[in-house]
Amino acid sequence: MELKGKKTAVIGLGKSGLAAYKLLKKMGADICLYDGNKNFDIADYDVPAYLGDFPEEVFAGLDCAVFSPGVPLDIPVAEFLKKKKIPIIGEIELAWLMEKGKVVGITGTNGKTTTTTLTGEIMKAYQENTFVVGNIGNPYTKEVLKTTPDSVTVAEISSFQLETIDRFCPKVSAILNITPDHLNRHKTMECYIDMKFAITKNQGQDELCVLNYEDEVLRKRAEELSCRVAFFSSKRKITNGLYQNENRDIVDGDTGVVLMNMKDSNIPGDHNCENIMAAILITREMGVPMEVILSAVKSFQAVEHRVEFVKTVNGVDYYNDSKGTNPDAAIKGIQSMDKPTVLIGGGYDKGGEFDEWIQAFDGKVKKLILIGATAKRIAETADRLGFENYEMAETLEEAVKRAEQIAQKGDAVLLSPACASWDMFDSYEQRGNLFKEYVRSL
Ligand code: UMA
Repeated sequence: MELKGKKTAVIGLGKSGLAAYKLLKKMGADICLYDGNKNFDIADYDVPAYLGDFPEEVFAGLDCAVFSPGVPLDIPVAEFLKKKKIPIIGEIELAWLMEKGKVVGITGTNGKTTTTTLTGEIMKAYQENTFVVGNIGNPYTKEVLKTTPDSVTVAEISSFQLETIDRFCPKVSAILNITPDHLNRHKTMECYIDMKFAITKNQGQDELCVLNYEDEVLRKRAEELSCRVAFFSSKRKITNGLYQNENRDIVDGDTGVVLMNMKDSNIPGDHNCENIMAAILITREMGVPMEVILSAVKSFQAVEHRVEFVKTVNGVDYYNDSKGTNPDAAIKGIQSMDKPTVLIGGGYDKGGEFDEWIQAFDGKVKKLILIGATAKRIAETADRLGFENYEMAETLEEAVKRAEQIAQKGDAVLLSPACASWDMFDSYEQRGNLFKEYVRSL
């Protein structure tokens, strides 16, 4: 698409919008900027910028508009553009138009960041010119001009980003799992599932889609895809892809060859086994030799704040899962533990329920130490469900000290709060960093 001289508006001026703006500038587009936030600081921009209400007379004359992923497609400015038949391009699509190399696209409700990071690490072990972009926090439009015919872009793609793709076609796509999320934007589960599958919409027989066999929606929809499919399963033997057996070996289902055992990986849990299998299938398809893949997998450390191993103190392993900011994510955290665990939970109150989280303790949690605004509500839920092994702490530091007293050799201590951090901390990163500091000083 030729954008030189084209009247283009960038809608939404966060990370993606600003990266898109810089790319459009290099492409010679005639740009204006728009953000719904009236207080956005536009002092630094040398092009027309509009805040709050959009100027209909200007926008009616646009050739196209580039949307940032967080901007919904049913707000007045989007409705206006659609009515005027002015093309809406997503930030990912804009980058794709400039892509010169091969692309891997990874989506799913959970595990995207770990799988994208791991896939990026494996690719980098094989070839230097690998770019890791997208929802992970590094806008695709920021990197795309560096791509070359032999580079590889590994992109974490959210459902928001998939809503505005048109020709985007990864050589390998992966959908890791689909559970309800972002339904306020996508309205129905069907719509959310359709958005996730959009990652495959331009793929054909030259391309591959990697899917989780244990996810019924993915398994069923696989039959409708035009591209080749490979599966992974953490629970049963399959032939078209990889699976984990009862010894926790990862086995190539086509040949029966054992590739590695999960005890040789630093990221525990079945969900991480799934992330690993997806990354192996993706990078194998991208031509990376298996010995390079397995060596990179074995040296891979957890993404910071996601069941991140901190230190062993007196035979007790400490893990930081501060990124477990909702019950669903924290369930994955507790499922990762394979030993008796002292769990530190609680935090900012988003109004959610904690029943499923407590039910997922599964006999593993020997003590739950509660902090923060939700402590009382979680305690009430625990009482109702008959889980009595909890106590309160005033601060995170006090919780860590109590955990040290309670845990015995062979146990684990896990910070996985099931809540956001904003009642006591600036961010989950700050909470996780403080946890690590307290643990290291034990
Ligand atoms: N805005 C409007 N009108 C609206 C909504 C937003 O003008 O109706 C403006 C805001 O005022 C703000 C800007 O848009 O100035 C924000 O744009 P954005 O929400 O697209 O945020 P970015 O900073 O560009 O970050 C986006 C992704 N954010 C979302 O999808 C919400 C980041 O994913 C991503 O890392 C980044 O692009 C890099 O490409 C974050 C995320 O929360 C991590 N993603 C969701 C998730 O993982 O669950 C999907």
